[in-house]
Amino acid sequence: MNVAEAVGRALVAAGVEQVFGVVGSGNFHPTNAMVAAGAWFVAARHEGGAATMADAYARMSGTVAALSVHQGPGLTNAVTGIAEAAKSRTPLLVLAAEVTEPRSNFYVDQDALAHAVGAVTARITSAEDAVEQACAAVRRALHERRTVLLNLPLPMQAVEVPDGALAQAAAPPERAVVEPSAAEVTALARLLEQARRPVFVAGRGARGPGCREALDALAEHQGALLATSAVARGLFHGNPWSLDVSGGFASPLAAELIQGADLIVGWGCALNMWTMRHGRLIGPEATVVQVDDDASALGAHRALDLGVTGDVARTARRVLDAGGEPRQGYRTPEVGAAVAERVHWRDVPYDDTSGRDRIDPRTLSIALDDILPRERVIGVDSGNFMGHPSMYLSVPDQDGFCFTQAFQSIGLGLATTIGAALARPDRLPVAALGDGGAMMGAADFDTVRRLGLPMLVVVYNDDAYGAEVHHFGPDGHPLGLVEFPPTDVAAVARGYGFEAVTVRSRADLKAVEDWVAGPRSAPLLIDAKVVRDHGSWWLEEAFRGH
Ligand SMILES: Cc1ncc(C[n+]2csc(CCOP(=O)(O)OP(=O)(O)O)c2C)c(N)n1
Ligand SMILES: [Mg+2]
Repeated sequence: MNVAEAVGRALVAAGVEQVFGVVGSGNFHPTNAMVAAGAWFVAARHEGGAATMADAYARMSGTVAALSVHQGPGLTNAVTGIAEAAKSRTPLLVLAAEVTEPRSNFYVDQDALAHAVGAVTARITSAEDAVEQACAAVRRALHERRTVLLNLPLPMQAVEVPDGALAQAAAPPERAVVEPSAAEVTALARLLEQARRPVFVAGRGARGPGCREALDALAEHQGALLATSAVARGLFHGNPWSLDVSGGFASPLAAELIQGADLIVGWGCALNMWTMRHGRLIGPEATVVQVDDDASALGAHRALDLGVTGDVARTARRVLDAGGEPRQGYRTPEVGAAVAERVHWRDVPYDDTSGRDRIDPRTLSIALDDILPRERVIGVDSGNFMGHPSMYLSVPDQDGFCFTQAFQSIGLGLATTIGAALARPDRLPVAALGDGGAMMGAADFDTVRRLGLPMLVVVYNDDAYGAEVHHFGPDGHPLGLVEFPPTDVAAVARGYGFEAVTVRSRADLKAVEDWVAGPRSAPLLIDAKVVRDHGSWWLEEAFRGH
């Protein structure tokens, strides 16, 4: 057995079941070896898409996923997606072939490239160590929650490994659970006892198994209201004391209640400028606590009154065990009634700006929320439109919403939804894109159709880079660089084998109702011509920080 085959097989033995990529000569053999060992390979049409599919798959499945790329340009094409995964601390294994000869056309400094975007690197350096080096890379991705570039030099690939080398390949043990110290548990329990209006804000670190149950129980006992950051959206779905998302996406009532808190506890949540509206969601008198199993995350974005180093579920259970009488806290009948009535954006009255040719994006989103089955998994791209699907489409739990926005790149939304759809095949996948992001990621429309995914793609089409239009327009700047003649995205999608419908009014959505009721044998794209007069509320908020 040669190194290429041994590395591919070792990665699968170490727990990689799902691989995305674009195959060229350099990664042909190791990728085939992964497939032979039982992994499922998805061929994307662009490495940028493949990277984000793998990222989204890892997030929504809770497993380590892999990306396989050709040396040089295969890797550079994937760099934006790798940056997103690295910033999000997604456990991702990037297997890249590598040329070692600097005069080769394919040569780039692959380590430097990966380091520049926050990934860590490893390399296969000998036939004797190849299997252990491959397993170590997976171990690091999982245990340190890192995106790991594993370089596989071309000259190494054909070298024979020692007999029996694969026998040492094994899946790494589970990541150790970080136990909070008794002193920190007591300190948090005391702060909760003193609080009259506690709010829990759960983030990415609270998406794991057991976290919702533990936080539900503690919040119930202490009378806390519940919110999430955008990446943990859906975590408290169905809890009557859930405020949905904290931050720029928060509804007026949610923002008011969070601002009124006298204690805010970030659970696996950095309480950063997005989640806390540049700090304005934290009242002047509020006590701020952060719980994270990574001590270096504590206080990174915000001054804390208490930092607790511990696993989210474990810490919540320990604090509950610390006792104390159950308390009403923030859960008064008045607050309960207000939350039930108007915490969701859907329940906030608005003036419908739909005209003859264009539909109000809120009206579109609310109608889709009514039409689509509840069991859905939603991926969103970036842009002015993004708050609408993010806040008007409900999701069943934290695995129903995939938010790849740590790098704020446009063009990742379609690939995000493909990865999420494969992780949750039981749910209707919904990709919410702007026209700019849709055209940027369009190559992988082919992947949706080829995989037979019953996906709904909604394009909020304002024929512009709306984010720029709304940012610069009010000051009278010329907008010719960021506006486009009408793009018939429906026709583009049909070319890829989608069914497609152009939507200008609520009535046009009948085609979507029919598709939902039918066999969904082809994916459907909605080219929604949306009203373009107004910037969205969350965008105004976002630009305040720049
Ligand atoms: C890769 C990348 N290029 C450029 C930008 C800057 N940018 C942010 S939003 C945006 C416009 C997106 O347009 P569209 O997808 O149509 O959404 P809209 O803002 O119109 O709702 C651009 C170009 C970015 N964030 N990422
Ligand atoms: Mg647009």
